[in-house]
Amino acid sequence: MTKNYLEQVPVPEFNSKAKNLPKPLIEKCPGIIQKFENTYGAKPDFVARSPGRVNLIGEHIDYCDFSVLPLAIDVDMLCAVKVLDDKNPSITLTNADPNFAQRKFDLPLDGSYVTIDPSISDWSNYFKCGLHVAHSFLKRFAPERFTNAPLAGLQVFCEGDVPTGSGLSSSAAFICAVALAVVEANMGPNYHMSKQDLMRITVVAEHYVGVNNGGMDQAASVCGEEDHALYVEFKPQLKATPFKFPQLKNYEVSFVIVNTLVVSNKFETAPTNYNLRVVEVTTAANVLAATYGVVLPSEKEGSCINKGNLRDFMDIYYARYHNVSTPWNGDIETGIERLTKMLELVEESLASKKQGFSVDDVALALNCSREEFTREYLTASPVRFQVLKLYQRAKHVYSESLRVLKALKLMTTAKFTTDEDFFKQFGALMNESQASCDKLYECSCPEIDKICSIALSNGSYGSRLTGAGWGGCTVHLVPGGPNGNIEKVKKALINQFYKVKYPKITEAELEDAIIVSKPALGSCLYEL
Ligand code: NG1
Repeated sequence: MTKNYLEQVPVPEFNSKAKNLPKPLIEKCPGIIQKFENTYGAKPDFVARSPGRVNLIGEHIDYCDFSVLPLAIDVDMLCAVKVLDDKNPSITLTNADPNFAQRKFDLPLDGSYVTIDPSISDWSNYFKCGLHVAHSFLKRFAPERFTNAPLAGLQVFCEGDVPTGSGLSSSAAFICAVALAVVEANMGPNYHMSKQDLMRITVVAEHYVGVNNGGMDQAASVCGEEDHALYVEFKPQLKATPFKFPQLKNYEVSFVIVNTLVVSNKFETAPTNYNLRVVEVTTAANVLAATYGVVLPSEKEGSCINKGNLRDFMDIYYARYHNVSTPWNGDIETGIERLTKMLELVEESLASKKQGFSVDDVALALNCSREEFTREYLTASPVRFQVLKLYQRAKHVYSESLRVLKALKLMTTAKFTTDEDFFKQFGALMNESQASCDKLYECSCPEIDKICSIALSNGSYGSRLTGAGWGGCTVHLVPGGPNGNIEKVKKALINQFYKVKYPKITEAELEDAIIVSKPALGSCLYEL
């Protein structure tokens, strides 16, 4: 297990005199400061920034506590903030995007939390999620100041270029920037928040708007580092370890991000898509546990359905049947061995119901009543389904987690002979991931499939959806550098996908739809 170096690392802070000001701050801060001034009539005190991310491999496994391989990219969300000294504090929010109207709300004088109504879909709810987790952090960190007293009033101007609903984590970028801003505004410039704290508090933030997400997006957004991908682990503790791609002889390792322009609204589709998958994998873990006579932990911190998950099942199965006293600690070889075993158990115990489990089937397997199952698993957030596809979902989670370990092994042990061998091996894992997302997890869509097939025929070695899927973005492993295939892949996608599917698409829209981004810096602050 590698050391968690983030404990001591503060979120980077810059000012105009800083020598190595990161590119996103140089390019974007002057604009947002000017817009803040135009809106509120004075300069902000600081700008908080957090980026979007692309996930290279490891989809829909973070909420089962399995590790993932994302990287932060250079599209991001910025919040310019002025702290007000008001007796009756309030927060005013302005968004550079006119689709998001200005909002204003009061801060409770007794120091209680601002309420969030998850039944409405409003952009200010995402702000309130960041506000809530920051407030809760402040109450724990400095109870004497924040237990019975209100937070500071703020004027905020938000601007971002992470496409929304595209699987690049616009919501995590926003929430992480907000949480950082609220802590900075209330603690002042002499306090330096650690990356670990910001990551730890933001991973559960979207639960307050009813999305049962895992913590990948926030970890990547907070901890991103230039030229590094991140290996994000959730157990035994949350941590993000940066690593570089291997140096190849003739090519650069490049990832091209291609937007389907199909917007998947996570909030509205949650009952049949994201949240239903969380229910299916949680149910699968418990059916496996009942089948093999083990009991999963309940009351899990950060989980909406307090029922244990597929990683818990793996650990408890090994403790019971292999006399292993400690849970899996992330070691690659042990993980590969145990995940392979889990895939055998999934075949052995769930494959007989490939057509899916009805509520009655699950109740029987769990030895409980229909009502009990409904109450315990199906009421935390609304879901709609005919059957629960436990076999397919569990097989995806364990096989995808295995692919992440194989990808990490390939990168860290450099066991490849030529450049092409690296691209082929890493690409094959990405292609298997896409097949599993499509066939087993059913989170792909025709546009994703089409883009992947065009990219693969024109020089991509691995092509897959990234993020939750059902639309959004895809990611492609393409040899980069002067001898690479990036231009060929882009041209093919423009002619064979965008101009066919969206004949009226403009040059500017095309420009935004295909992103070739280097791994970027994570959350940071710019003090004026
Ligand atoms: P996107 O689609 O980028 O929001 C979502 C989840 C992640 C993860 C991926 C699937 C949220 C905020 N994020 O990402 O935690 O589960 O899907 O791998 O819901």
